This record gives sequence, structure tokens and C-alpha cells, in this order.
Amino acid sequence: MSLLRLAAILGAAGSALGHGYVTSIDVDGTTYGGYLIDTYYYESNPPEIIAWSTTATDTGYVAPTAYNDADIICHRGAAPGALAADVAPGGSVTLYWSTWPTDHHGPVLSYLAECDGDCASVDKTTLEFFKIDEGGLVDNSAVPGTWASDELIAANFSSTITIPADLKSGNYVLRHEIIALHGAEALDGAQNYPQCVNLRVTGSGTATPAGTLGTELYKDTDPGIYVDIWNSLSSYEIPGPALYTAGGSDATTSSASSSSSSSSSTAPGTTTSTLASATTSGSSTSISSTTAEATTTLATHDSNEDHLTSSAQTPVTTPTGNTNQPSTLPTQPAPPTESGHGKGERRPSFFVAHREHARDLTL
Ligand SMILES: [Cu+2]
Repeated sequence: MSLLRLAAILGAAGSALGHGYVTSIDVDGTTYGGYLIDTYYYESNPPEIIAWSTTATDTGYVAPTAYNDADIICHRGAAPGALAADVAPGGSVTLYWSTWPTDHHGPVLSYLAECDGDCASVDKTTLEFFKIDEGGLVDNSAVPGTWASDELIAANFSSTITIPADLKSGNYVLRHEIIALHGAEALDGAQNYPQCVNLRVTGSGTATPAGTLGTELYKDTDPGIYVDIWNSLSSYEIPGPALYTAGGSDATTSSASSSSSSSSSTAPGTTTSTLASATTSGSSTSISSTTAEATTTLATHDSNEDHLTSSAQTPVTTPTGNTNQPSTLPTQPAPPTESGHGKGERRPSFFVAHREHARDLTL
């Protein structure tokens, strides 16, 4: 093991805070609450919201062996949100995550799929997703590189995307996802964390981009899924179908300018010259730095977290835009589940407990 990797691992151990989930969503300036797994899952009558529910109360992931399973679509046991948020073509959506582990490097992807009717009653297995935003390896000058996930962390755990300016009006599911690659040097070692919300696109657009079933988005052998980020990468191929950008020379103007501005704001002090292709795609993940203050403590959030345990756990904070977040979240018992870290996760051999957990992963 290299010293570099050991340093990364020990650094991650110091911030053993668990995987995140989307706690709130800003849609064209209006804030909507996310599906709060710490509370809503345990309520008999949770509020109606735009976000999809999930049974992944452990903030766990979907593994590559489940890429053909419906759980990959909107996370484990996901069911549609009852509501939808209006958004205009060209409008922006910012998704706020509760937190994200610093060592869980990887791409951040966003897709849309049109619902045949109301998304609240859609059969998720029929949704055909087209990618509208993607970020991958932003800077490869130092292993393991700067990734879109790192940009998300730097943006106060948020990711901002733009709705294609020419998109036909209608009901859509937004599928937003982080793929953690810290263990992806092993087949089935990547970790997908999909999150979904319902949108109602307004306007008079006409574009109907071709989509892909959620269960056909990825393969475990995709070069962007089965990849060793702990070796220097000269390039990185973002997984999933090709990115859709608003067609027509006029329609792309505004989105192109916002992409370039977000690119220049990422990873200060780093250079990207050796990674032209990945940098271009990575730049489409916009950075929002408007929510600086943090107010909510989530110290008990990951009682079942599988990270290395730190004696002094640092509270994690959420963005101020996250107005629906309870100030203190209840501690839930940790149900034994199949999620957590992947089999392929690389950790020092002396961390026995962690490796024990990795063996629990049986799907
Ligand atoms: Cu993890």
C-alpha cells in the first residue's frame, strides 16, 4: 500500500460520517424537502413530497451485481413521490446531500425520464432515462484525483443541474446519482447512490430525448465502473449513456456558458490540462456556493455506518437551504443489511472490524 493511499484512508477515518442522501431540493428558486430516511421511513403517515421514498435507511448503496435490478433505478425499495415541482426549460435544480464521505470519490450523474401520466403512479421499470448532467474525473494530477464527488462536497454537499432548454413539457423523474469508486478496482466494487424526485417541466419545448431503462444504464465491467482510481488515470470514461444537451446552436448557448463558469470555479489551485476529455464533461456539474452557513447536526445519523470508527466524531452539517431538516435526528437502531462498503474496498488489514463488515455483503 502506498503512503498516499494510507493517508487517504486515515483521513477518511477521521471523518467517519456515513454516506449521504438528498435532504432538500431547490427547483427554480423554490425549496422542497427530500425523503428523510431517518424519520419518514418510521412514520405511518409521512408527508407528501416530490422526492421518492426508499428503504435504504442505512444510506447504503446499490452494487453492480444489482444493475439489472429495479433497485438501481431510484435506490432500494424506492416508490414515487406524491408531488412534483414545476420547473421551466433551462431552469436549475440544486440537490443538497446530507453529507458525503471524502474518500468516496467518483462521478456525479443526473438523468431525466418522462412519465406516461403522473409520476406519482409510474411504474419505475418502464422509465427511460436520458442523461442531462455528468461530472467525472476533474483533475488527475495526484492520485486518486479530484472527482465530481469532491466538487459536490466543496459546494456544501450540493449539485446544481440545468434542465435542457428545449425539453418538451411534461412529467419527469429526475434521477440523481453519485457512484463511489474507492473500491472499484474490484469487479462489483463500485457503489451507486441514486436519488429521485418528480418534476413537471413547463414551457413549449419539443425535444423528446431517447432514453435507457434504469436497469440497463450500467454494466459491472463498464470502464467507468470497474476502474482503479488508486492508480494514476490518464482519462476516465463517465459511465452511462451519452449526455444529452439541448439541441440547436441557439439552445446550447446558455448551458455552455454556465458549464464553463462552473468549471473555472472547481478545484482551485489544480490544473486540468492533461485530462481534456474528462474535464470537459466534468465541468457540467455546477458548483453552488451560496449556502455557506451550516446549522444542523447529524452526529447520530450513521449509527449503523460502516466506516472506520473515529473516537471523536465530527458533527456534519447541512446547508441552510435545508429548511425542512429537523435540528436533531433520532437515532435509529442499525438493522443488519447488505449495504455498506463493498467487498473490494481497500482498507488496511489491521482494521479488522471493517473487513468483517465487508464480508457481510451478500446480495
Ligand atoms: Cu462508505
